[in-house]
Order: sequence, then structure tokens, then C-alpha cells
Amino acid sequence: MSDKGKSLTINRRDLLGATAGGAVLAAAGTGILASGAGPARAAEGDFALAPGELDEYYGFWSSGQTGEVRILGVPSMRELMRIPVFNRCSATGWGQTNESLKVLTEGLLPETKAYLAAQGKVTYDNGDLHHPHMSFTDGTYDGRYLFANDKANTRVARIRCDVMKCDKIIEIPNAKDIHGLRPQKFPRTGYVFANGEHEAPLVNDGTILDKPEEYVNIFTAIDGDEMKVAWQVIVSGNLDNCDADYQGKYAFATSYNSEMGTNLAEMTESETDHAVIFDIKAIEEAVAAGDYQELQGVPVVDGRKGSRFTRYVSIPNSPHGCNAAPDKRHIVINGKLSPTVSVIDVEKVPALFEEDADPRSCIVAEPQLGLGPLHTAFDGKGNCFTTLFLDSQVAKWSMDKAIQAYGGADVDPIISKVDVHYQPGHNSTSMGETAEADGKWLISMNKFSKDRFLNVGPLKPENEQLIDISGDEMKVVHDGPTFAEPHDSIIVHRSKVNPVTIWDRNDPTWEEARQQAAADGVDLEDGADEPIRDGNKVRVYMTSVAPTFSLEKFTVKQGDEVTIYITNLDDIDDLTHGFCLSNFGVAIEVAPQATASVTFVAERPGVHWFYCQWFCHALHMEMRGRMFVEPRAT
Ligand code: CUK
Ligand code: CUA
Repeated sequence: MSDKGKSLTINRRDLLGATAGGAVLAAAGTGILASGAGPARAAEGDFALAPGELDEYYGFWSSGQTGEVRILGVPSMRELMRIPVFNRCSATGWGQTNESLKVLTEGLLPETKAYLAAQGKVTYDNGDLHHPHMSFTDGTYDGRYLFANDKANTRVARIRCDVMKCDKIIEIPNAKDIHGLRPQKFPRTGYVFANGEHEAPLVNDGTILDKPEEYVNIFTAIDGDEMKVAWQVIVSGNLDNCDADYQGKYAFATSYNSEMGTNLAEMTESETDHAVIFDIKAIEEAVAAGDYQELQGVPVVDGRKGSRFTRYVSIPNSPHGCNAAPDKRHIVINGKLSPTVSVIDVEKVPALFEEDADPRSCIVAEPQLGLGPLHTAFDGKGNCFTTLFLDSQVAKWSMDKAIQAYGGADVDPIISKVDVHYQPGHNSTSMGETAEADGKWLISMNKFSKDRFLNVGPLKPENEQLIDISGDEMKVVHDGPTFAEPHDSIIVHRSKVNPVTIWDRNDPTWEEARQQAAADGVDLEDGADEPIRDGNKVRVYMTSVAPTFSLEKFTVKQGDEVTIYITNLDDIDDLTHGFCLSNFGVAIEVAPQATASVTFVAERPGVHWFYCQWFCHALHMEMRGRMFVEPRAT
């Protein structure tokens, strides 16, 4: 794909051909232990890179209930960075800086702001981030953005891939608890499709309570450029995972509760649930024609059973994962409670929208793979890899053979299985959710680690495993413990991602700081010698150049609302400073050439030190100064 990848000096095939015992690898300085270490494993373990070598892929990981996104290098599985999103981050000040609070608050609905105000908060400080996915152009990643859901508080976030920071978060009106999320693959993103998982009354104001028959669920299309809801669709049943086709015509979602039950027995009662297919063009036409109801400022169309906007394809009990294959033609619906996956042929979907069509006529394969199929990934060579939660295995199977078997041929679509440890949920392959799937690596994200690592007490890490899928047999080559939780990931070739190394001074992130400084007659890059007072509001403009802040002291009054603006004038890689104000709970990151600000009430008289909290220089400890707070006159 890219010639950059060739800088990996250890080549898997060369190595396996050249050595029997892995001696070369040992000499190359493998830093990681392969699972079940031993000579045989070492020979397989060329995923390990010598110190200083760069990975071929960026892995973008969700963290589930931790609420952040993590960047790992693949295949080394080294954690490179964390991007705070829905969580509060002590290191970077995410959730505290004015710049992050703007992102965290501006997209909240009025009713949510009121609820939070009653808790003494301005935003949520938790999230449940399951699904990080990159923006697409023409069926492959374009390196612009990552999008991710928050199941806990019904939000969708966007991360800028140039700086690897979250720049937009919106709360989705009408829907409840956004779970499945996928960007449109073609012609571009475009839409970000987001599933509401939990059913509730459409107008959830307390008028309807324990009447599940009146609950609905909502499918949302977000404009990924504007980060605004474009339209929504009311559906029958709930929605779990989703994906988009490679034609730009349809979106697909799984639904595990066609019964609309509210407890486990009710939710799993019937033998079949369904996959819902959304006709994007028909919905767009209805919205353009004004054929919708407006709810909380959003056009909402009714796509319940019998609607012209949707089709409901019955699928064996409780389907979960929904994965479009890189052949641009097949969508795999994963059975969960059924040992099968059901394959939809997108070329057969238009016919479903004709009158009296059998919705099941789009199913072209339904192989039985094992117990608990949850998610499927692809290698771009016609093979599929499905996690089997209950069997603790990944099954590799052939799409062609599964289709032949469904047509009556006597062939077994299963090629091989590999044990994983233990209970896999998602899996992902290198470039596997794009038309450029390259069939090199598979990550199995396992919910339980049990005995794989040193015991750390009752709360155990989860376990993600790296699997070499370049040959017929899958080979587990690495275990990686993860704090809550390795929920889902994408593996993106590094040629697709080009982050900057220092900020552009014109970046929009600190536009409000820029405007306030201009109003105060201050240049952010010069700072101000004295605090600027405006009633009881005080603004302090400082710059930082290792190892000093431009102010060694400043004075405010008890009760002042103080805003500190720090501009980091250092312009070389890695020279991040921090600003920590002791005993005020204030701590923020200021990366090279960035401006960041933080506001607090100086309700503590006395001498208070501020210091740089990001190790930057031999004299980092000396990078500090004093804030004097004059006591209130009594
Ligand atoms: S869902 Cu969790 S294992 Cu939230 Cu992606 Cu399938
Ligand atoms: Cu500046 Cu540490």
C-alpha cells in the first residue's frame, strides 16, 4: 500500500523462511513476550519491533466505560497515546480547560443542561465509548476524523486526526443511548449512522411510563462535517450495531429485541429478531419534500414495520454485530444467541422494496460457525473471521463456500478456528472495514483475561490478542492486558494518517481566547505583565518557554473569578508544558504552540505556587511561580 511500511526491517515471510528457531528475532531485540513463550512462539513472533522501529499501522481503540480513545501501534501493540473524549482527564485537563468545556457543553440539549445544573455540573464526566470509526472517502479511510458513540449519555463525538483531539460532541435528541455507530463509506462521510439502543416513549416527558407497547427506537443520521443531526427514523424493536454499504444506498442495523420486551425473558422470547435496512435515498426525498414530523428541531420519519423507508429481515434470535465485507457486496449479521451468521447480498436489497417481496430473499448464506458469534472481520481475500463468545474462539470461514453451501452444495465453509483467551467480543483486521482490507493482522478483543496475567486482585484486566492471519492457520502472537476495556478497534495503515507535530497558532481551538485577548488589547504570544481586571473577573495572560513562565508572580483578590491563559511559545516536538495550580485542583496541558485556558474562583487567600506539570527541561522543577491571593476585607 505505502512504501513507508517497508521500513519494517523484520519481514514475516522472510523470517519464517529463514529461521527455524527464532534466533534472528532474539538478536533483533524483541521487546515483547509472545503468548505461551517458547521457541515455536518466538518464530511466530515477528510482530515485535526493535526499539525505535515504527509500526506499520495505527490502531484506534475504544475504551468502553473509561470513555476515551486510545492509539496503539500495530503490530507492536504498544500504547502510544490516549485521547480523552467523554471522560475527565487529570493529565491534560480535558473537562477543565475552557477549550475542552466548550466541546463538552455546547452540544448538550437544554433539558440535559438543566438536569446537570441541578447536580452542580456543566457536563457529564462519564461516558461509554464503544465504537471508534474513521471517516471514509470512496470506500476507504481518509484520515480526517474519528467518530465515536457514548452509550451512557446518548452522545456522538468527533476527533480531529490532525491533532488527535476531540473537537465536537453532540447529544442526540429523541434517541436513547447511542450504541452502534458507523460512518458512510461511499461516496464519503457524509453521514455518521448512530443507533439508539434502548426503547422509550418518543416524547419522554413522563406522560407514558410502564407502557412498553408505546416505546419506540430511533436511528439517526448525523452530518459528519457539520456535526448536526440530519434526520432520524423511528423503528420497531431496538437497534444494536450498524454498518453502511459501499454504494451509498443503504444502511443496516441489527435488532435483538423485536419483542419489545423489558426484561431478559421477554427480550429473548421469540425465535427470530431482525436486521433493519434503511433506504437512504427514500428518507432523504421524504425529508426534502417536508414529509416528516419535527421533534426537537430534527426531521423524523416513521420507519416502523410496513414503512417504505425500511425493510425488516428476520434473523435467528438476537443478532448483534453488523459488518460490511470489503467485497462491497455482502453484509454479515452475527447471530449471538444463534450459532449462525446471516449474509445479506446488497445487490438483492433493491428488490425487497418492491411490493410483496420476501425480506429473507436478500439472505445468500447462513453458515453455522459455533456458539455466540458476535462480530466479523475480513481479510480482503474472501475470508471472514467471526468471534465466538461462548466458545472462546475465532472462526475463519469462506464467504464463497458459505454461499455455495446455502445453495445446497456439500461444502464446509469453515477453514479453521483458533482459541482466544477468553470470551471475545469485537475483532478487527488491518484495514478490514474498508475496500483496502489487506489480510495481515487480526485483533481479538477478549472480555476476560482470567489466568493470562499476574493476578491484580478481583478486578482483572481484559485481554486483547494479536493474531497473524497471513496464512491459512491463524496464529495468536501476542497477549495485551487492557484496562476497561478493549471494546472495539480499527487498524489503519499509517499512510492514511498524518498528524501534525506542533499546533498551528491559527488553530480554531482557542478562538475564544484569541478574541478575549484582542478585546483586552493583549497579544497571546506576548502575554501581559499584570492581570487584567474587569469587575471581579481577572484575566492573566502568560507565555511559557522552557523552563520559565513569563510571570513569576501575580496578585488577585479572594473571590475573584480568575482565568489563566497560557501560550506555549516553544515550537519543537515534544516540548509540552503544563500549568498546575497547587491546592486549587487546576492542571492543564499546553502543547507546543498551543494556547489553553482555565477558569476558577480564587476563594483561598495566601501564597499559592503554580508549576509546570509536564516534564520539559532539566530545570522543569524550577519552572514555577506564585499566585498571591489578597484576603477579602472583613
Ligand atoms: S457491542 Cu460490545 S462486544 Cu457495544 Cu460493539 Cu459487540
Ligand atoms: Cu515546562 Cu515542565
